[in-house]
Amino acid sequence: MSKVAFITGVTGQDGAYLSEFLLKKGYQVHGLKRRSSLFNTDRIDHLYQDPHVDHQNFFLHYGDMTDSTNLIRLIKEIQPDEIYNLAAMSHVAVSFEIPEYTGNADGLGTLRILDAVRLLGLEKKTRIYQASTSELYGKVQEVPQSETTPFYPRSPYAVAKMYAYWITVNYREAYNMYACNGILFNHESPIRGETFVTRKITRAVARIALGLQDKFHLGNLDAQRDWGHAKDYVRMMWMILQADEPEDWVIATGKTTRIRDFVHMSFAEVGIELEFKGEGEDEKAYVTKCNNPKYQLEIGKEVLAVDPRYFRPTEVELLIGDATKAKNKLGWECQYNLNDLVKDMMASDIKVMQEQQYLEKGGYKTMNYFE
Ligand code: NDP
Ligand code: GDR
Repeated sequence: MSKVAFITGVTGQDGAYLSEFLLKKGYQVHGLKRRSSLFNTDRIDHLYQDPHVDHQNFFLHYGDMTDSTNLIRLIKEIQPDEIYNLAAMSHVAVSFEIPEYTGNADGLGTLRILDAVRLLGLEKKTRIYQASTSELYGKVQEVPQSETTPFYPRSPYAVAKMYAYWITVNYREAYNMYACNGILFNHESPIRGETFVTRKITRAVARIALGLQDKFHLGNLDAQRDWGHAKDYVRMMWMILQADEPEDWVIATGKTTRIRDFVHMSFAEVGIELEFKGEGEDEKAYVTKCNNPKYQLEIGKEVLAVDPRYFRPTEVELLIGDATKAKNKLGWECQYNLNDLVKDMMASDIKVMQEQQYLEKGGYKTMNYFE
């Protein structure tokens, strides 16, 4: 009998990679998707199976993290061996705009999953993975950050995730449930949401190199993040649920990089060198060399400016994770380093933007560039 997994947030970056991973392992995978007025399944369309054929092992169900009765019914019907709770309003800056909704979906949503499992009497059968985050560490208390570092959340998102973290621990202790937090540091990929900083950068660099756009804007260039590849991180979500005992785990690369260095690396990938001039809100980046004959960029061209619109009311300045526990007890190691990640993202975005360039040359309007 194949194992049954239920993934909330199946249409997101991690949900898509985790679905692929579990299907390859022979799982039957059920995913929660939201109803939307346009299709929102781009990242998992390649996994879609016609429900009219036999041997279907990938199923999508409508639902929402704010809807308890829906979650209880689905978990009752699916009877999952493993639940991966990945659904969340996951954008830190946006959480300042919609704090109450973020608390409801990200904080109480986690309670709804845990309590559904308890109410249905599935405590002994169903293992639960909670998508916790390095944002819990917030204002720097110690570096590198490990499972014992105190939390100091700095956004409505992080505060909601702090509730989710502790309610997971509490249900584990109170009801003897197999429920774990994966405290994952930032992980990115070619299918990362377009408004997270890495993808915003790789998309803009590809468009600038191809002459589709002149420049783009960023906020805090000095924040530092511990970036890994999402493919490595979803493997760890599964490994966390295979451990003998339910515990909480930090997953990170142990290296940190400034946003401005990610900008340099992304431009360098297409043969363009930059220099930054000015300070704070007046900082800008200019082309100093263009080593690739395919891309015709003028030396001295301004390609990036700081826009204070992207500053956050409270910022998380430095994240660097210590994943020693996961290395020693779960055998965690990453296959991708930051260079591999940048290469993967740039190659993919150049391809996406070349398709747009082709359509635009043919007189078709493709898309606007949203920052
Ligand atoms: P994404 O933003 O790419 O995906 C979020 C998913 O949650 C989407 O499928 C989204 O649906 C769904 N969702 C949002 N709100 C609701 C809701 N109310 N009801 C049901 N589904 C909802 O996030 P990632 O894949 O990057 O991250 C996965 C999880 O891991 C999130 O919980 C995130 O907070 C957490 N995390 C992420 C890290 C990272 O670096 N990526 C690091 C640490 C933690 P839709 O497609 O319809 O919008
Ligand atoms: P983060 O990711 O907040 O760490 O949360 P994001 O990529 O949004 O920001 C990283 C850092 O870059 C700075 N920054 C900008 N960020 C965005 N989005 N847009 C900009 O223009 C910009 N300019 C500078 C930010 O200020 C920040 O310091 C991600 C999400 O996936 C969370 O769900 C997850 O929990 C954490 O990673 C770990």
